[in-house]
Amino acid sequence: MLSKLLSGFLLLISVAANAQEKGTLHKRPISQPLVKDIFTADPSAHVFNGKIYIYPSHDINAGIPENDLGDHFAMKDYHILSMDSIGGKVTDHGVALDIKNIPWAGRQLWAPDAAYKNGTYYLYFPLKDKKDVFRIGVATGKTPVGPFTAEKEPIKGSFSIDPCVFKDKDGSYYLYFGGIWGGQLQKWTTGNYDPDGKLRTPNENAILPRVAKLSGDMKSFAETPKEITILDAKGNRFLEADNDKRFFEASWMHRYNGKYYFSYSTGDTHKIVYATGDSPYGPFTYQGVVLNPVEGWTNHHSIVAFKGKWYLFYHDTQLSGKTHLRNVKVTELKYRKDGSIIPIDPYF
Ligand code: FUB
Repeated sequence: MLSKLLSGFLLLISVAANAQEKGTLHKRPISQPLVKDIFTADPSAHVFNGKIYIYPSHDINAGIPENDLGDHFAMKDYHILSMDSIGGKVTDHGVALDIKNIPWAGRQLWAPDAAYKNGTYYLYFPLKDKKDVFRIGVATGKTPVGPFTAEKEPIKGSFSIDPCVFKDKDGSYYLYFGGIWGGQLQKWTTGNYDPDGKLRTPNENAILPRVAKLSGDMKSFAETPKEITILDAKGNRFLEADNDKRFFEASWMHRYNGKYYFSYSTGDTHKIVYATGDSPYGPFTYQGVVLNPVEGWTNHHSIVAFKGKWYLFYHDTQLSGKTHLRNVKVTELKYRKDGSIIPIDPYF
């Protein structure tokens, strides 16, 4: 009897180990999709008028084969979501901006962000222009959910993807952006677009994200975009080979206890990590992981305070199991007394 029990137990262990090796062991997510009737990703959350507004990508199945440049992420519009409370009802406000109404549009509306200033809401979005070069556009609206009207041209001097707009304590706004691989940042090393721009080799310094202060009208850069220096604890820059810590895409900026927290995705190692500094321009010193890998290739997030707590918005592919059909989620984020973020594991 005892030997039967023991062999059953050993069989269970070997099945579980096998499943884990193949990645098929069922993982229980710590949170559930916020909406289930459309696919959403890259959630940039903000609090406007006491409510949470989420500015996500709207994933669709465009039938384009998957490749490393992300051609299958062929999104065509934005829907904005809102909620009065975390865990409460989530409202999908319908189409806020459609690619067909953006005069300079080529293809692929990727991860957006939004800001409010003097009675106007601004939606920032990455989109390939008619020459297939990613630029960052801006659209304006009178409400947080639009409809938004796009400017006739992208922001002059903008390039690459994943805009994050941050309002500093003095009322200045900064736009953080950039993404390598399909996000094309490697094609801007010289400051001009180089269609043959290559990724760095493993021993070269990693490519850095960019930041530019926005002008008073929020529709242009007040300065030439600068590189954001991210250093390790010894003050050294990361190499391309440090791909569990170096920048890939998905910038986010927030302030906590007087420090600036710059967080981003490491891309092919699938983490959200963060670095802290004393100025919105950096330099930032690497601190650690915010979010461990989620199901699906991409990892993208935002961090926002609401009613006395901090929250991490993120996505995974729980509903579809497909890399390009994602669903946004939220979970609480906690700091230790020393200001470090307690890393979040998205599955039990
Ligand atoms: O949604 C398209 C792209 O996938 C985003 O721009 C990246 O950050 C990644 O999440």
